[in-house]
Amino acid sequence: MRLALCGLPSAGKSTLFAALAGRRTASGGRAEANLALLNVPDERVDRLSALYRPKKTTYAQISFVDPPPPPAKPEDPAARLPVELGQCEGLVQVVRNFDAGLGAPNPAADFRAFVEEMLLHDLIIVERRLERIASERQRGREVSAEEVALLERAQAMLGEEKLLIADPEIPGHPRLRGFGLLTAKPRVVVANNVEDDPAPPELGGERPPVVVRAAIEAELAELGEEERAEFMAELGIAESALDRLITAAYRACRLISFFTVGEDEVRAWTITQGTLAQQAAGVIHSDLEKGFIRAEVMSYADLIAQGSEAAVKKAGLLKLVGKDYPVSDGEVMHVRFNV
Ligand SMILES: Nc1nc2c(ncn2[C@@H]2O[C@H](COP(=O)(O)OP(=O)(O)O)[C@@H](O)[C@H]2O)c(=O)[nH]1
Ligand SMILES: [Mg+2]
Repeated sequence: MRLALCGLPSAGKSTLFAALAGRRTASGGRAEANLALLNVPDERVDRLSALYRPKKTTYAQISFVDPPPPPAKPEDPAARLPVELGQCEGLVQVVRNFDAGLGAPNPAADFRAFVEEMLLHDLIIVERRLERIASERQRGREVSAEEVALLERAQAMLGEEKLLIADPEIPGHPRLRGFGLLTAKPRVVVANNVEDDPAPPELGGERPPVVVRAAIEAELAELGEEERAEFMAELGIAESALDRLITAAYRACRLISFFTVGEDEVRAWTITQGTLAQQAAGVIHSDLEKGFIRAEVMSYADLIAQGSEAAVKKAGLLKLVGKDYPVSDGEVMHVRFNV
């Protein structure tokens, strides 16, 4: 899952990216200049790891991209935003709430201005596609009525400044997948606050923004563990804003984790809400999906409360489930398979 940082120029996207990349790049991850692969902090993984003492502990992962800015005056009005935004599965909209010589911040106005850019971007794409379909139809080619219906609905919504994510069908619809419609994507809003202000500004969005102080976070990212803990204590920072951001991004994308446990490895696996046991098994390995027989499932809470799998089983809390079982967040799974 990749999320792209976006927002008006000078919102602090690259500063936030430096903080994320410097501090959190997961080992083994590709460290391209503008792609950071990060561990999703999860204290359940920590506790399971303490219980099993495995050789290896693996967290769920999520990537952030900081796209290079698009050309200043592109000929194509749909190209005013970086193409990478359309290629990612989610967005992190960064809003400036610091001055630093850039002028007094107006986060609500900046927030709205960028949302309007995204609405316009999507409207241009949708209308262009509709025009193309109309000309194909004129030439006697067959067109998809389903696609036309979806596009017309999208056009109407965008005309009323409604985000496409509010539609029950448009986000994730295979017919629209290739178009990179930005307002159909899950989005986390981040307020990049001035150094001494931890309060979320009122932006008029659905949820309050995640507050970060990117400049401080980027400085912290350059320190070693110990120094960082000292500085955080000095600055009165209890938890990392980056951890909150990563967690919020995971949730916004409707991602959940299930766990596999054992002496070799304790590991979190990422699935979307509602994924069935057989497909979840396929995330671990395609053989487990192909040869899926059933799965033994227990909840994280039961395993911690009982202290061992044997105790969970004895208490009658171990479930045997079939391929159509929807896996819940925090379930511990052993897959039985046969290939
Ligand atoms: N004081 C302060 N300055 C910041 C903060 N974040 C970014 N800046 C400064 O704002 C300017 C624009 O930041 P940058 O990350 O390049 O913005 P981008 O255009 O969104 O990538 C740079 O001079 C940064 O040093 C912050 O949290 N506090
Ligand atoms: Mg930048």
